[in-house]
Amino acid sequence: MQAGVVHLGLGAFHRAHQALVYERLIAGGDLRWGVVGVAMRSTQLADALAAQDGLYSVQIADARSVRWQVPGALLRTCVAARERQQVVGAISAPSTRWITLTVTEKGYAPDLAALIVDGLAQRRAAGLPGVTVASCDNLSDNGRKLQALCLVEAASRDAKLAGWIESQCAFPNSMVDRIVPASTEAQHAAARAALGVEDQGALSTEAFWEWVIERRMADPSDASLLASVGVTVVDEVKTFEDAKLRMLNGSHTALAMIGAVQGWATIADGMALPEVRRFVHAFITRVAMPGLARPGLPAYRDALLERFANPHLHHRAHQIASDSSLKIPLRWGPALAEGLAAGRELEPLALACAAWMRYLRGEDEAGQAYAMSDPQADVLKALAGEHAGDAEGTVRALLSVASVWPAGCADDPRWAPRVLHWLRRIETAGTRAALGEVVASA
Ligand code: CS2
Repeated sequence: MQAGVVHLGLGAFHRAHQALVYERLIAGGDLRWGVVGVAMRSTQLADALAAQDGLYSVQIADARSVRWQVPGALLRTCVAARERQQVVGAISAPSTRWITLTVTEKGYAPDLAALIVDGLAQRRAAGLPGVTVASCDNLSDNGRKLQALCLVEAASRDAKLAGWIESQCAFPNSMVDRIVPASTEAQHAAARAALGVEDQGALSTEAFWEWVIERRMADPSDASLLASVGVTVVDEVKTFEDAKLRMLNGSHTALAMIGAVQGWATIADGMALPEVRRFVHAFITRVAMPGLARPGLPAYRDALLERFANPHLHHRAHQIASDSSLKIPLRWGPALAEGLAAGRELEPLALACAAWMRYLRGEDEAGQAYAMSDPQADVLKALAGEHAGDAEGTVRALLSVASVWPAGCADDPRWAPRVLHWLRRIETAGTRAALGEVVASA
């Protein structure tokens, strides 16, 4: 097998999603899709997987079936922060044809571009062909954003290099979807029980998966290859991207806030409560769906409700709540801006926003303290703390955080008072009661 793909961001998602797509291509006899898996910083997983020869188990389960798969696409691993030269070497290796990325929202920084451009510069110097560089993070226009970042970096070194990258490498937009909770000790135990092996990389996921990618590839013949194993290749990803970000990720972030405040262990636990299920239905239908163009939206929504309720997925609310200050502008921002402009009611979103404010206090409704993992956690927690006991002050201060909310939102008479209403209801009646009220409010 050849190392044809360098994947940056060796988290659970890649290993239970794209690695299985490459696995299908390999199983079909095309040996060019072996993966070099690059962890950006953490060494533990990369080393554990290396010790297992890149093998790990994936439990694929939903209400209809439970099965296990042990993919073999991962050829080797390395860590960018520890072995940068190995990553650059992998990007510039003659066998490499694709670079894929799942580095999370906060990964799109100049040091990422420097790493990729170092590798591409070596390819150019060696007279090798360009590659496809596919961002697979939950950002709108992800391919074009990554391309812009790389071109700025390249242009700061050499205009000819920037020109080569622009003409020889392709940066398709792409939407990926599969719910893959972070690996836990419980999943390791499940693998031990089902397979009789110690697996430090054991994962669990759902049967559903989707990868929609723009037809923009360095080697155009890859489009039909990917399509032959279930990838959707399209001219324009935006309608798919918007639907996924607003419907799935938008309601996921709302659930994460509400779940953290209510102290659920997992999203599926929350979905077992009737008012939560009704809330997700209302959030998706009333806030996320208006203005979206993906065909079959009601069916996509109904499938999402089932996916969130999948009891096999131990998806912690706190995992999804991480980095919310970066996720909210992408997941809620467009629906908020468009909804206000169109004069639409946005009550489920106003409640979700109030739940975010309540979440920032760092303590659930039973008085249990929790840690928040967010680059802005300290600032946001301090703001929430400063105005504790003053709902109006809290709403004003937190809606004024310019990196999270659109300008003018703190003074908007159609928005700020609604958030204040729901924050007061959460404080006086509790989140469960507030959910019941918002679903009845349409
Ligand atoms: C989740 C996503 O953690 C999160 O923020 O919303 O990882 C989600 O599970 C995936 O995008 C599903 O495709």
